[in-house]
Amino acid sequence: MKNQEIIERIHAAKHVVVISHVNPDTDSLSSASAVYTYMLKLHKKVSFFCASKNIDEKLKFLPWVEKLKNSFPRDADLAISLDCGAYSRLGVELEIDLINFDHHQSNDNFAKYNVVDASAISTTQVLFDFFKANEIGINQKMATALYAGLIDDSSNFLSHKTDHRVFDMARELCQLGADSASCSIFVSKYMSLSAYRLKGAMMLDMRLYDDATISVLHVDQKMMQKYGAKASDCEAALEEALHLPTVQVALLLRENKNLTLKGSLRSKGSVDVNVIAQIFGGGGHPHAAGFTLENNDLEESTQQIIKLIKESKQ
Ligand SMILES: [Mn+2]
Repeated sequence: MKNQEIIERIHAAKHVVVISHVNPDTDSLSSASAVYTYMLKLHKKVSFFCASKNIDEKLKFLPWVEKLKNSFPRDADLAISLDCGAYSRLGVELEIDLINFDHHQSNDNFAKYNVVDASAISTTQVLFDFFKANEIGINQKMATALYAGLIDDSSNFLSHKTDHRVFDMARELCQLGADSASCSIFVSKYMSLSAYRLKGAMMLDMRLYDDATISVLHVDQKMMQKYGAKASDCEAALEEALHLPTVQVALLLRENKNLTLKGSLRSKGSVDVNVIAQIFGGGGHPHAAGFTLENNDLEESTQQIIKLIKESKQ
């Protein structure tokens, strides 16, 4: 699809700010990195914004991540958000025009300009299609960034959503000079000692419910401190909890410092976890979604969510 209006708006801008969502993941930072390079190719003044201060060490290999700032540039006249499934994910209130590139099913087209494709496996795939449809050249830096988001959101091509479109994109990006080796090292294989140890503890404590079709993982602040772990360190265990043959849905509840709970859900069956996350004001995709609870009662919250999962199985 050609996006003439959006291209013209970009060309008219004087200072563009690219936005990664709060607690940015690989797809969000990679997408923003690719758009940052695109803006430089257009000789635009460009800023890279993320409301969160702590950026995962492993993602610092991505082009332009060193330019990240958590203060919003006052004189920017156009913003481009990447991989933000909801407006609240931007972490900032905007008074300027916004272009929203995303692939979350929960995205409600919150911007003036929206390029949202829920059939895309990653936001970098939405961008890849956008660049190609509008004959925007993809250089080596852009190719590396687009590839990074592709392998992370496709779980290294293991996701059930991996199809010929994913492999075609990977092949083309490699042809364009994507540094796939660095992506493998930093996106796929990088694990800190804290993350390994936390994963071990989480797996030991994992509980199974409803004939072992639901697995539940808990992480409280005490555990986080014991292993010196970060929020993103919890993800490996959640993904792998789904590998158990009987498990259809995996739930992770992680206590935040402000005594709220961050919930993450994964599904490999018919349960649409996006629907469950939306009940709590969150969202995502049918097979991966997240939400926040305004309490830190792990037991009660677990029972409440298990009930919802059981109901949606029927
Ligand atoms: Mn994504």
